Amino acid sequence: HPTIYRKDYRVPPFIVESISLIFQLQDDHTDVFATTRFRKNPDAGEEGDQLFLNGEDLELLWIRCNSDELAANMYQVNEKGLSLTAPGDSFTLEIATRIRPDANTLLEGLYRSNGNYCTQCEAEGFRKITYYIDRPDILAPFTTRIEGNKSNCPVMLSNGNKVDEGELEDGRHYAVWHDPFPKPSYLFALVAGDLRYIEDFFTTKSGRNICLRIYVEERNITKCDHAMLSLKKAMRWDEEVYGLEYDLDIFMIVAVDDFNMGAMENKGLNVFNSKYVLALPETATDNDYLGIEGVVAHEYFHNWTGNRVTCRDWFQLSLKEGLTVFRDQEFSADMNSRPVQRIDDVRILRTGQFREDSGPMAHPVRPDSYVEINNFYTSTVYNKGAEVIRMMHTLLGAEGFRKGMDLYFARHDGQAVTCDDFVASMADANDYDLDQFTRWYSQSGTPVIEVSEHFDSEKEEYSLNLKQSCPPTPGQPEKKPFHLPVAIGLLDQDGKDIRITDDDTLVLELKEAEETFVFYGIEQKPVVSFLRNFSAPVRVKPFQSQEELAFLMAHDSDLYNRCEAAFQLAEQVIFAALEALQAGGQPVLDDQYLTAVSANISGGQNDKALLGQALQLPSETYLAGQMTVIDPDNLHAARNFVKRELAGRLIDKFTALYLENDEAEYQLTPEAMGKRSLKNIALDYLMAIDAPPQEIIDRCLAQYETAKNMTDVVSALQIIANSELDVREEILGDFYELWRNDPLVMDKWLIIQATSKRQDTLDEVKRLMSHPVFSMKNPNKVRSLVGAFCAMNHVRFHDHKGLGYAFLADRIIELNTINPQIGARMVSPFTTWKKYDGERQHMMRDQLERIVNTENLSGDIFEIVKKSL
Ligand code: B3K
Ligand code: ZN
Repeated sequence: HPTIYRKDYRVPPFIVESISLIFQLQDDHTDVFATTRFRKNPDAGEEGDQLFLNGEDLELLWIRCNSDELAANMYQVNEKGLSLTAPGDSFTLEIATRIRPDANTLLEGLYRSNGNYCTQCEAEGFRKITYYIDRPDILAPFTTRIEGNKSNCPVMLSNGNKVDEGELEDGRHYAVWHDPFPKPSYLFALVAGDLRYIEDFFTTKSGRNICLRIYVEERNITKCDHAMLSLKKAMRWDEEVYGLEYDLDIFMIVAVDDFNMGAMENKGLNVFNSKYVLALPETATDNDYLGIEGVVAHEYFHNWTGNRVTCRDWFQLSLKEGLTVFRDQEFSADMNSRPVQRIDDVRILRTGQFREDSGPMAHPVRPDSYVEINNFYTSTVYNKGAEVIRMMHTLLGAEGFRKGMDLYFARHDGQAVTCDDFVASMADANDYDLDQFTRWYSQSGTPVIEVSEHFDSEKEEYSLNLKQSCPPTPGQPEKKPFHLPVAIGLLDQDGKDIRITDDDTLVLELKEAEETFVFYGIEQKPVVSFLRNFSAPVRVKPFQSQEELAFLMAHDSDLYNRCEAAFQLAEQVIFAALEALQAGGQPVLDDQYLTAVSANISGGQNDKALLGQALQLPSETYLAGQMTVIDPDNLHAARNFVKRELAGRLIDKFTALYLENDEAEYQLTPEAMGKRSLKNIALDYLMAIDAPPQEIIDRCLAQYETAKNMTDVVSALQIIANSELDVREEILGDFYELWRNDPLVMDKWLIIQATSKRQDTLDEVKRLMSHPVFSMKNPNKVRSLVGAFCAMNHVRFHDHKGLGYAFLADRIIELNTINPQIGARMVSPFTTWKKYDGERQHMMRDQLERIVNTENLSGDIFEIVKKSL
């Protein structure tokens, strides 16, 4: 498994002027005829006349050059591709290949999902369809003709606009699509099958009428309205915020059940995991609704940030992904509650990305090398990448950022470019020096900030001393200082912002390893609200007392930081309980903490979702990431202790919260969702009480029985699945009978059982592996059962007997032959093995070794396991 290096990038010796494809879909195979016009690349210099075309798992039928069939001695084929000597500066190749979509379990290239054909080409799937220069800096217009049976393929789609269609013999027909925008092969898509659609229209700001369609299987046709509404909102938002208009006459979304990730931004023809399209109140939770809105927007936004301007090479992946995640986060913040959106985004970053950055897979936002590019669709590239964009937005301001975006499109529309090109546009448009800032792209690891405060009452001076450092990461023992925007506010004794600038929040720019910032005319010692809105992706060493945190929780004008204070307080309290347990003692709940939480509940916060967030305790997975030696059992016990104590001592408050926020009518507004989330958090606390009063149990059971929306049903079901109630089995069985034909609801049923904290969960998971709804071939099912147990059930996965570890290793070995891309994702819980006690380390390492010694191990799994060992 060779390593690919960024420094080895060379401009391609040949470029493609156009490609035209014919797909003949047959029952047990598909024949692909590709006609490609090549030309020597004038930018390549004297690179020689050898042309290499990528191609994998293809059966080559024949190849013609400028209309003449090539004899077998005119070209060479191996398992990576085809090479030949170019006959001149400009020539045409016609290549016929045969592929087998039915046998394709990798879900990359052309495959079938519930009988329907679909493709996934990013990053390197096009080479599983035909021989081609399969790299993102080769841009060409595509014409695609599809031929299939009218009976099983009444619908046949590809990128661009449909330019022709008609009848063929033997009950077959054809459709021809043309995409005039030159694009890289990773954006190619084909869909064919028995699909229905809903249709709507959007008028762009310049008055063009765009046809919008969502294609699904017939049984799902009633579940597409929310995705359509989200699409129209996204189209409007991109016009209003960035002046970006859609460019083709039609925009299509297709939902399929078998998909390796969330969705794919193919030009004009987005293909989605059905999880991010289908929703009805009875079947989808509020989080599902928000997820659909965010992912539909994300893929739509790629039309400009990704498709019109694409990546030069895959090391630049964050050019499109970091930027597009930032754009979808901002869109969702505008559609819903901005602080709640920020809290969610930061939680994802701190749980997933910080963990990645502190382990063996740590890599820069723009990686320097990889074995398998699919392993680099990571939280670092996506979520930290988005934070890097956000920091530029913070430093330049909204207007300056927009100027930079305008320049970026003016310079690079239709090109394949680098992260440096993006930063240069931002810097040039604003005449702002971002040289040091680019270290965010090249250095991996999470910086740590140490804060010390000094107040001189005589001089009325308050000063903040900031030190930054960054722990070593693989291949990077030493780091240079980052250019960091640190947003702060100073609160006076009444909790009001002291005006330290014309705004309440001031953005300090930390550039050195250590700097001191002094504020004059400060009469009394202020309370600092540090790193407002999480203005940089760093860890801050705790430096504030419980009193100060409680004060910020009650008064901070930055709503994000109010919540942040609540999390820090909770973290301190949980770790105090953990220490007590580890010392063999009895933990006690700090009264001050209880008072702060209680005050928070009665504080009259009218953003209910925000209050809900503040009340939620940090997850065990997140807390584990904060520990030097992880102790899963005591961590679980400590967190449970805090939850149980809070619930027991604030039982009246939580009961009131539940009742106040229990609405008779179901609505999908941000306010209504906020109330539902708060109500369900209250219920979760109440049911955590030791032997909860019968009245509470009855309320929980009644909610399960009578609720008409999935948010309320699933919240109750999850609590019940976690409990020792006698009715547990019966209720899980009842839910199954009701929803057995809905795969997305069955995913929830599996997740709920896999994340139950009961002792016997692993046995239950093993039983569910042979349940008819489960399949190792469907990524959603694998994620819902195997992924949920191993990555979201910390205490049970890390059971001291090591049975969870053996279970996961077995699944990874099984996935190696079915779908290695998903298999590689599943390795993640093992990568932090060095952070556990000696015995657990030993058991996890044994399993990693067992995996690495598997015969024919894929590059995907090999890379992550090898780097972990
Ligand atoms: N660009 C795709 C991800 C492709 C993953 C390939 N292994 C979805 C997205 O980020 O929008
Ligand atoms: Zn994306």
